[in-house]
Amino acid sequence: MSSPIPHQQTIAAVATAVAPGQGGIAVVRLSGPAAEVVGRSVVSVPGQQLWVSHRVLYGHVMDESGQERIDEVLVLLMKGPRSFTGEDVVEIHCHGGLMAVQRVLERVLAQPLVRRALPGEFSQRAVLNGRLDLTQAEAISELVAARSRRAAQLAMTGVDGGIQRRITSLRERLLDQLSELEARVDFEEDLPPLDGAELLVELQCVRRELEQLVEDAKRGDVLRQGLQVALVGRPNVGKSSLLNRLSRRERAIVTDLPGTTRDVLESEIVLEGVPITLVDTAGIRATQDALEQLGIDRSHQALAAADVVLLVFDLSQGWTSNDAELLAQIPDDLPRLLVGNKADLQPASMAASLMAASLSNEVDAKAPDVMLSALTGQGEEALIEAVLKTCGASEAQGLVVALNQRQQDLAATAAIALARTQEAAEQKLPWDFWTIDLRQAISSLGEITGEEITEAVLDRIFSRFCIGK
Ligand SMILES: Nc1nc2c(ncn2[C@@H]2O[C@H](COP(=O)(O)OP(=O)(O)OP(=O)(O)O)[C@@H](O)[C@H]2O)c(=O)[nH]1
Ligand SMILES: [Mg+2]
Repeated sequence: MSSPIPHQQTIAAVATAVAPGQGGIAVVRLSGPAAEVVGRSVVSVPGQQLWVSHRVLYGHVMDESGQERIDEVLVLLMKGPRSFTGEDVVEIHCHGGLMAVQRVLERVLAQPLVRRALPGEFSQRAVLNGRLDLTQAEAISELVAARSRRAAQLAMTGVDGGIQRRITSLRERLLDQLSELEARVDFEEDLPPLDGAELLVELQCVRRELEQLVEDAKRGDVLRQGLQVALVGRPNVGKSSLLNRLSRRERAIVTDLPGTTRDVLESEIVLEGVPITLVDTAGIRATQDALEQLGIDRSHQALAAADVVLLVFDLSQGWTSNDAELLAQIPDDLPRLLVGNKADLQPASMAASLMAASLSNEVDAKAPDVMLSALTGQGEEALIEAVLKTCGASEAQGLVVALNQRQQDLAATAAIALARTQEAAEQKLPWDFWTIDLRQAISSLGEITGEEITEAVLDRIFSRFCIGK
């Protein structure tokens, strides 16, 4: 662990979520050389309690006159380096909600030597002080943002140092090869000849591992970012009913009147660990109603923004020319499923005759990918499975490590640089050419782990974190 880097300024922020009426307690966190002084000056602790590190004290945050109690609190002093940031940290555990915690924070910020923390600044200090690896800090942020159990599990691998270990070990293998190469560049005659083929095999082996990591990570993105699934279709086919069924609540209004839904409506659900935003839309049809038309315009926008489109149609009416028109409006590269709804109106054995009926409608018959009933729930499981499969989410289940976007880009850059060494070998270029690419690969991996990273890049990474992290 490196020795703490002295930061002149002491920073403070609310470290817990802030919402009116929510949260029994909230935490105001301070970090920096003045943390203890500030803690002592705003919190008055009765009796014989001592400001000892890693002990909980009880007291009150007092206003500047020392007369009025702002809140009743518990205070925790953690002297550096045994703290999250590696600096002196004081946590003031006050009451939650909006007002108490805001007043406590204001009181803290009114002290000399304290300023409001920037987004991610606590984590950034923790990394600079060697308390956390960069990948761990990023993983903590992802853990906090996780919207499903699986996403949280995956983030925990990063928190435990899983990403750091994987990348560090690949980087070390490259460093070994680089030192072999460099020795040859400098002292070619004094050393036994280098087996270029063997070296190349090792480099390409690392490259394949990196490519695999990037591929896995793309599958992990689904767990991290979730999916936007749009329900589109003609009026009255049962889009809102399906949304309600999948959300397990009466989120959308359902009636037998076509054109019921007038606005885009979202519902957050988790399917097999994948966070999904279901988007119900207004049924698309030609209409004179200005309000309905606005809703229909929004349906088109939702369709364009979706990761997967469920084109819902009514099995009892078969596949109609209007359904075909809608299908034609879905961009070619957008994964879609044709969902035949109202299967309950149709005895199972009728499925074939249904298709025949659609054929006779002079419309190109489309077999539904899934048949279900939003009313009875039959076929729901098959729908869920099909949705996850369509967007590759079912493959994300077995993942252990998943790089975030920044890490993916750098791993891909490293893999490309290693691919160039293959070309250098094929063209029988001198060792110098190999070392250029090898160094580039090593440096990209070092940027993932934080070993080779500039302050400016660090600032950019942490600025995406929330305040208080
Ligand atoms: N029998 C049967 N009726 C259904 C099913 N799904 C929906 N319905 C009925 O179909 C009618 C329309 O359902 P909605 O869910 O409002 O349809 P929608 O596609 O959202 O319609 P708009 O919002 O107007 O575009 C209602 O009377 C529902 O009860 C189903 O699976 N079986
Ligand atoms: Mg509706």
